[in-house]
Amino acid sequence: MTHCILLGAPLDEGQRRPGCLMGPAAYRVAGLAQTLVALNHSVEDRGDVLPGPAPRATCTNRAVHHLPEMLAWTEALREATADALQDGLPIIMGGDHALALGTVAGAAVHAERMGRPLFVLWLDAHSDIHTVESTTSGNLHGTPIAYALGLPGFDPFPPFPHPVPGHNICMFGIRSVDPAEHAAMQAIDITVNDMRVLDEYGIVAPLRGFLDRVQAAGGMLHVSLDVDFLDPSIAPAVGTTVPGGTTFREAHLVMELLHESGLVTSLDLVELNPFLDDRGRTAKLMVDLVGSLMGRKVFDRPTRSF
Ligand code: B3U
Ligand code: MN
Ligand code: MN
Repeated sequence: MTHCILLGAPLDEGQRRPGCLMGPAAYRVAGLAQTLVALNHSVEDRGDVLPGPAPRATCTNRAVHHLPEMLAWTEALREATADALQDGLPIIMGGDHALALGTVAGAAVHAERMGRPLFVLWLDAHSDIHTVESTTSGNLHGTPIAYALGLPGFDPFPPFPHPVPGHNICMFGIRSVDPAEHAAMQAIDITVNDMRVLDEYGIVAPLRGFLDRVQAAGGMLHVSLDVDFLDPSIAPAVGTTVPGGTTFREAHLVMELLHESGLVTSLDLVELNPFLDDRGRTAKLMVDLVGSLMGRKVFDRPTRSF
């Protein structure tokens, strides 16, 4: 049994399409807490995180928007995530992916306190490895990986608490990468399982390989699940749809393998835009995926399967 701590992060200024701020409400309506309770976990909903007043801040990249708001969210989410990690498994209900600027930082603070290395599993169509300097869209939801790596180009932000080495970060589902992101990834020892890798090898071997490394290092594991990891045909409620995403079955398998590993210590649910949803089906799918991550299965193994 796990003590699950729900944290709402109603922000949508990390990109330009309004709506993600309704995400936490949609997860509550779709029955996230009830799903966890039905799996015998205890649940504490700490409500929505409240950012402090936005500080004055500017940067040289004129494309960047909502920088002060993002600085305020980053600080509030770093503290809320680090606090929650002392008491249980934080599940951060977003909100766009800019929330991970704060949640991964909070996980890093906690991992350092525990004397354990932090690993990050990034389930996303995008690599989100822009810096504040390199982003051409100006959307800060495309930057959390670069921040977690401690890359230069984040002048307005506080230094990332304990940067995560590239070899502790693993991406799955990648199929949209900008040129500056491509260059950044070439220069770093980071595991990028793009859709080509998944097509060729399937999801099990690459994921087990990463989880074995987390296990061997005694690591903590932060999982960041972007709705666009999923194919838009099954998860339409997202601002940046990219065709060719993971299927229903692949996504559940990822979650089941994560459950079996017992390694996940914190979880982001990001980019759900309920305004774009089709009768709540994306919100419900995301809740079902959390159910698989937290132990829902058809049979307890072993059963006779062949
Ligand atoms: N890499 C592009 C697109 C993008 C990143 N994350 C999302 N879209 N969701 C950018 O704007 O940085
Ligand atoms: Mn993302
Ligand atoms: Mn994405």
